[in-house]
Amino acid sequence: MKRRTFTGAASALALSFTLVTTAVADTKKYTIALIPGLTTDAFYITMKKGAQAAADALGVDLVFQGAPDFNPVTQVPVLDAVIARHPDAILIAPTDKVQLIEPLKKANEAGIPVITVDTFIGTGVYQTGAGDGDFPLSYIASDNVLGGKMAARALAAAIGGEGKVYVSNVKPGISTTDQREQGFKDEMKANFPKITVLETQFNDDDANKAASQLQGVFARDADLKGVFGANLFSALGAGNGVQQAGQTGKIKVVAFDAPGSIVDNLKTGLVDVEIAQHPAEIGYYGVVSAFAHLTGHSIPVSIGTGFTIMDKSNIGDPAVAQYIYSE
Ligand code: T6T
Repeated sequence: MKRRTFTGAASALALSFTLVTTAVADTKKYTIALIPGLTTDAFYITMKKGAQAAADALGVDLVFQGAPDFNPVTQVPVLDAVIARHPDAILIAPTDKVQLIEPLKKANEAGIPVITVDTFIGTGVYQTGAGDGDFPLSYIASDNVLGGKMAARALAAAIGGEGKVYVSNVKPGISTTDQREQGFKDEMKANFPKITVLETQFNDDDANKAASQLQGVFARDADLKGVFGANLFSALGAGNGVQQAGQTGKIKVVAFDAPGSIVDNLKTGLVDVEIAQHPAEIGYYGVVSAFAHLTGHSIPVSIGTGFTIMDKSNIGDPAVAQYIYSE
């Protein structure tokens, strides 16, 4: 089973072809900074690879600089340091919808174009003249509400359409994971009346915490049927918790993101379905869009990238496995 969605990617692709020609003609060497949510996450490592591929094709210098954890407190000083170096453009995955608005305004006021990748600030609808955080030029990401809905459908199917489930999530205020949880709950409410969604457990992007929370929920609700891990560490931790509780295959796990460990976890039945994002596409189109803007081209205000749904039946297919993240 494999599904991919594209919005705006086709026009972005056409743009990238004309840009390679522009790059040859343009003598200025641009520096584009990519600030990830955190540096050690396979999702952002894969995004960097895509960004580097576009940078190489366009003759751009890519600077990858980030914090060791997913936290505005550590991301803002990195952003300040990047602004001080005055790159030609900044691509950033803001770690909070609200807390990164003011720090990013400084980049905008310094004349550095800002594009957000993966996560957004404000409402994520940019260049409308409305709201405080609409100044970034573009938002390039997965459709996270849709991703949450896909997770709900997959978990509902895995548990036979009834029973108790919960969302293992990072923390409120992150655009991506907030939207996944929203999509998940909306879909459950609309189409699965026999499923009860228990209170969300927030783990601060700590897989160990997510694992002990799974055991805590199971201790309170022994009839727990399933869990949706809303990002890589939430899913990894929830899966570990299920295993530690001796419930592999009994408590179903639907996971967002696709680290290398996914292959074993799908094969052993610890995880039922994995929704892989396409972070390399996000990085690639981030650099292409920034370069297009810098060389006088207009760019789409949003670019949606795809998903690949992975399960036991298709994970051996190289066309699917290519979307497993780089470590
Ligand atoms: O799920 C991704 C990313 O989309 C999200 O914004 C934060 O968590 C990840 O990086 C996975 O750990």
